[in-house]
Amino acid sequence: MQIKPVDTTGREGHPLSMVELDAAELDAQPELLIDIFEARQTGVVVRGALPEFAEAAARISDAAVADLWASPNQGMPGGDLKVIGEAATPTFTKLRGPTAEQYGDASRRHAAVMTKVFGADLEPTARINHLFSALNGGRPAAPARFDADISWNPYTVRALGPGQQIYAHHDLHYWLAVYDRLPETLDRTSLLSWFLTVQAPEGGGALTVYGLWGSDPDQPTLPSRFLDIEALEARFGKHAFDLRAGDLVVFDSGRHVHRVTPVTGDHPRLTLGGFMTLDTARRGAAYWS
Ligand SMILES: O=C(O)CCC(=O)C(=O)O
Repeated sequence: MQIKPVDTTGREGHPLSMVELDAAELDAQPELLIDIFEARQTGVVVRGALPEFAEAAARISDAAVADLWASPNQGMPGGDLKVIGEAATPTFTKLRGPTAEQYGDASRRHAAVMTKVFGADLEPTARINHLFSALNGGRPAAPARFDADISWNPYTVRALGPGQQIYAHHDLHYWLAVYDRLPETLDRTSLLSWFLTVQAPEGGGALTVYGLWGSDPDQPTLPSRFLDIEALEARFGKHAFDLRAGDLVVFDSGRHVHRVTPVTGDHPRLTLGGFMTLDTARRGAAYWS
C-alpha cells in the first residue's frame, strides 16, 4: 500500500492524501473506509480491483441496450452524462432529484436491467459487496435498505462521451427528499463516491479532486452559481487520478469539490458507480446510487 500525500505547497484548502493499492492488498485494510469517511485520507484507488469489468465495455456499448440509456443532464452544455439506472442526485432535468416513488420503481427494475447489460454471470453487486467489505476490515457491505421489500439501486452505469465533462460539485445531497428513505442508523456526516472504470477515455476524463470542501465559506462561484473552474485550478491543491479499466476508486465526495475533465478522443469513458456511507457504530458499509 502506498500513501501519496499530495503536494499542496502554496495552495489554499484542506490537505489531500491518496492511497494506492493493488487488488492483492485489499484484504489487509482494517480501517481504510473509516479513515476516508473521517477525513484522515481523501480517497483510495485499487488497481485491477475487478479486471473482468473491462470485458463489459462491449456489452455496455451494444446497440441491444441502447434504449436503456437516459440523459438526466440533457440541455446542460458539455455536461451530458448518460446513465443506465436512477441516481439520488440533483440533475439538470430534476433539480431536486428523483421522488421516492420514481426511485423505488427504478430499484425494483434494477436487477433485471443490469442482467440485460452484464448478463447473468458477472454479478456486479456481489463483487462490489466483497470489495467494500475487504476495504473495511471484513465488516459487511451491502446496498442500503430502501423499504421492506427493496434496497436502494446499488449503482448506475455511466458514459461520458467525447467533449463531455462532469462540472465541479460535491455530493452531500442528504437534503433531497428521497434520502428520507435512508436508514437512520447510517452516518450522514459525509458521503463517499465510488466507481469502477470499465473503459478509460483516450484522453481527458480525469477525476480531479480539490482541497476545497463544499462546507467551506467563500466558494469561488460564477454568476451562473456554477463553481469557477479557473479559480479552482489557480488557487487550490488538487489530485487528478490516472485510471485504467478494472480500477476502483473510493473518495470523500461529500466534503471535497471534484470534477471530471472533458473527454477527448473517439470513445466514451465508461464507469459503474454510486455512493456509500458507514453506519454510525462503524459496523459496516451501505451503498446506493
Ligand atoms: O466518474 C467519476 O470520476 C466521478 C463521478 C462523480 O462525480 C462522483 O462519483 O461523485
